[in-house]
Amino acid sequence: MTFNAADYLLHARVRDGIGGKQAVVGTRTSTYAELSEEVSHAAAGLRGLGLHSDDRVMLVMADDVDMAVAVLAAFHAGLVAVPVSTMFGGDELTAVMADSGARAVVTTDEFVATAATAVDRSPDVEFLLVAGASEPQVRSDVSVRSWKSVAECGDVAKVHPTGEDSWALWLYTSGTTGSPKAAMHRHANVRWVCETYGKQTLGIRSDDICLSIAKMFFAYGIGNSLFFPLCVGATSVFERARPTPTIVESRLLATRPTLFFAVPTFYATLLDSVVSADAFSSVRLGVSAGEALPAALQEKFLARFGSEILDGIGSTEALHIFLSNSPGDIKHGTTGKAVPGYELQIRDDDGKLVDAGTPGHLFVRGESIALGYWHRTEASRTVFEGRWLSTGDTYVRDDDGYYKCMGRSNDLLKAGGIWVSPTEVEARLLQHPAVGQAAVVGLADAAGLDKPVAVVVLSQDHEPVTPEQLIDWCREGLASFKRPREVVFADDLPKTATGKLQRFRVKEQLLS
Ligand code: 3SK
Repeated sequence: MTFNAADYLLHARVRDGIGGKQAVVGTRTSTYAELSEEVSHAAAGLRGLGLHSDDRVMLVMADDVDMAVAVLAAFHAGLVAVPVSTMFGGDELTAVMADSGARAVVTTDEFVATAATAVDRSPDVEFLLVAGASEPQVRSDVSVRSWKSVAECGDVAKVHPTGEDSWALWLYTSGTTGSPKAAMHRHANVRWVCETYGKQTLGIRSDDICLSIAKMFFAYGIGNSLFFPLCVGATSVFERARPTPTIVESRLLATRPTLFFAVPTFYATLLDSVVSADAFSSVRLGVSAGEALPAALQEKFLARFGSEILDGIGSTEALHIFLSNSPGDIKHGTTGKAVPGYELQIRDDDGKLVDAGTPGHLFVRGESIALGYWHRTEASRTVFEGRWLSTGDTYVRDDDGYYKCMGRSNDLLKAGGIWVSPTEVEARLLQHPAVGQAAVVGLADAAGLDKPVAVVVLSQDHEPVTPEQLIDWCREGLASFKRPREVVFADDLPKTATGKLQRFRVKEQLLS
């Protein structure tokens, strides 16, 4: 059976007779009919470059109408959209670009320099398409063109006859095993998250206006900003800039969203800010995911801004949220219950199901689960167990059936809802001449949210160094969100008899 996610999300709205309705609001706006036409042209433009089915198109783009068009045009043309983090530095972007084998890269002015560096070092890339005015210099065998010339090509492409199982979207995640790897999603997975979490849990409607703090290169963001609003004919508001309370306040007041999506750290930042309660008066529901939302944050937010926050948890591998509270059934401090369409299990170390009240490893199954990781057989075999996905989280189910997060089953941590691999931060610290040993763990800050904290053993005969200098060192060499928020000096680190670092003991020592 043919099925194409661009048709399901977008062109079907025109057939539904709501082509004149506002679909997207960014630095420009488009109705459903305008967006549908633009996507059909952009798909023809991408195919006109000589790209073939299943070729990857990497997007290093700011959240705006051009990015929505690029994602939908890739779906429409039977190509694979690969939106990637705009927080990546040159080395990180090169690693994912080369790994993906993308033949085309689309970027916006803000990220053109980093994208050009990575394109230079990624041999499969043949086209660099710039949505903006920049004219980057890259190796001579790469064709640099304006995105406008592709998106506004005179031709119109028919929706490519993809099937439910055709690749649509690859999303890079550090996930449960460290280095970024692409979770590969089918066209049908996009429909599944819309029909389950989007329509049934969130209850999204055509009169909703959505604003998401999480950017579209995240699974969480692309669902919030693109899939859910479009599948019901609602309106999505995009924000190009990195969100701050001031930027978000003015966006809220100017566009009056009804659904607001963020991560716990951002809710904490809002509570710390001077944003007026009025800013949230249009919001019927806040949504939180990425990491567990502490009950105190949820209660303070409700008291100050008058909005209930629906806490849920999803994963890049599942494409969106599979466990969540739902409107009218919210238990603060828990992540709620299975989203309709998903099954959950909590298993002990031997794989046996545990009873309510006993913590264990959380597994999920549902039709939106990725088919595996590109080029990562070993990691795929570890994480995808037949129809079940191992989430890597430890959860406990209470007597009323609500699930509560107990933390990560391994050492990876999340800061601001984004995976941070301690080994990557440790590796950066160890590049500093004064650092002899380093251990990074997640510790809860005053708001109860995990942040990376480093314990460092200084090398002998080193130049003096301060914690602040080491934090700056990490900020320079890594995406900024991965930097430790605190560096503590120690004489030694706890290790096993065979010399393996014991991060759990590092954490215990920090807490004692
Ligand atoms: O981390 C999460 O909770 C999440 C939610 C939705 C989609 C993707 C992710 C990683």
